[in-house]
Amino acid sequence: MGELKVDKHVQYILSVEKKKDSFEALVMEHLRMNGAYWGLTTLDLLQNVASVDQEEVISWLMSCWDRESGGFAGTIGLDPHLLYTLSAVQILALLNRFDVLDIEMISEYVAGLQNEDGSFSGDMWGEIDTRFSYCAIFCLSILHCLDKINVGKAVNYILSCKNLDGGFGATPGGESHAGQIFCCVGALSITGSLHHVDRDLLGWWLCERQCPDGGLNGRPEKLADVCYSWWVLSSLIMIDRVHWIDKSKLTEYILNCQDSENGGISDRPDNAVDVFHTYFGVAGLSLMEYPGLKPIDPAYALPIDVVNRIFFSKF
Ligand code: GRG
Ligand code: ZN
Repeated sequence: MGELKVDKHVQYILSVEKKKDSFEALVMEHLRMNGAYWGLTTLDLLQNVASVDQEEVISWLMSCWDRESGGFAGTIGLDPHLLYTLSAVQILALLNRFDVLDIEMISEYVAGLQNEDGSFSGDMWGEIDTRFSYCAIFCLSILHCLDKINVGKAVNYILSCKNLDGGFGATPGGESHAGQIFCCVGALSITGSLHHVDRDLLGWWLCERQCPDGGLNGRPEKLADVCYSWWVLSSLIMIDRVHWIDKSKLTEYILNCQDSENGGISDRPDNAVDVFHTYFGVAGLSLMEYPGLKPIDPAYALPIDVVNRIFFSKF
């Protein structure tokens, strides 16, 4: 079996950050905040976050903050959204820089997006999705402000998106999908509500995602894709059923998706690499305790030392 090309992946992530005028940068421009989180977290898991200029990251990140609403945009000048607010908070947690945040304003922005039924809208335009429940619960938890929302209603809304197959969808009645399951199980884990989950039923659905090639898919009948190494595996760990999949076959699948010459990881073998799948490949390997990687927290999607620093030391 091959090995993880740590140095190549570090070089790949650093080079993507520099090539801001590339085609990939152009189409990804509106979600640069997400890209910055994927890149920085990958570098930290690879024990190389010191190779970026942190002051440059912080000053760009703060220029994406909308001081009127209190939320963050995907890049300078665009509208704020919960998805980018989550990534901004994750980056500042990773860099240990909550000091630059107006925690009161950000937590009011997030709490203000909760609806009467407990669900969350992603922004002022109102789209509702369990992804946004995760984003909101994550931000308020890590900023120690969960008391600003109705947690009971938030949990009940997530439970109303649970299906008979044990999985979760984006809204009530929505099809089970591994990405939504991560969001729902993550939010239930953060709020101490995992007792509402039938672990055997959901664990069965999740471990059935492993394909003959060792990779995981996101729904029945779909192709395997490296990003589900994160969405599925993190969920299995949170419900304590990770031993139901074959870890060595999945490790081999992820390693086979590396570009061993130029660095980066793709969605499936021989496809073009991108930062998103590089992050999920490395994060998946970290969940499987691959040697030399920092361990990652399955609910917070941040290195465990970062989560411990936030919850077990005063800030
Ligand atoms: C902190 C890791 C982290 C995430 C933040 C935004 C978010 C919270 C979670 C997104 C969850 C989600 C819905 C992920 C799915 C992404 C994805 C690969 C969608 C593609 O779905 P299909 O149906 O593709 O187009 P398949 O693989 O089914 O063919
Ligand atoms: Zn993918």
